[in-house]
Amino acid sequence: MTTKSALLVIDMQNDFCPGGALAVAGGDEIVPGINALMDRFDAVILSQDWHPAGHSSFASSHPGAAPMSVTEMPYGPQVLWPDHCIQGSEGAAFHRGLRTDGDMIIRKGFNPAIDSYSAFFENDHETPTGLEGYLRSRGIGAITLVGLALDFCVNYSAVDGAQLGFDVTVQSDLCRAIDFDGSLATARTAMEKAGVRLV
Ligand code: VGL
Ligand code: ZN
Repeated sequence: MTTKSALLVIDMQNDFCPGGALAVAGGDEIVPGINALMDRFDAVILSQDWHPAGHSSFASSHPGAAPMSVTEMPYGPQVLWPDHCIQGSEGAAFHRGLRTDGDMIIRKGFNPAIDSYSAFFENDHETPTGLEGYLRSRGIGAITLVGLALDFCVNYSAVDGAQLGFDVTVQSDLCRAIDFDGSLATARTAMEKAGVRLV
């Protein structure tokens, strides 16, 4: 059986685009390129950051904590973000220019106590989102990732995918980074070490 390939479009939501609560510079520029790429894959999967109000990754849930500070959670260090991608809000909706006619939408970050950067596992690195099973049962062995943010959700998804044995490519011209406190350089190193192909 030949291996199928999927395009994984990470978190192309209003809150990560200019004007949003956690805007990534140039986040909206990559929409047309992502749309055009979709037709070249056997499957297209979109991920959606999907937090309940008062989520534990929000600085507003930690009295006195500033947005972008780091706290210690039971599962390790956690950046405290501005409130973003609240379930059902306009900020959580996909960018209006994005094609959403893909095969499947995977939501993550809905567990109030655990953030989920990766589309495969929550930040405890053990609670699965179900994406691995979806890909395997559809016979998909290779994934290409695009979207936001390169140094957080794209990075964690790519590294987890590679560790699970998928053939992983990140198309970096169709990603944009937050680049907070050296996070982009750290992410590139992590992806290279995990065997992710960065093109
Ligand atoms: C993301 C921070 C918080 C991302 C999601 O999509 O990269 N970053 N939640
Ligand atoms: Zn989030």
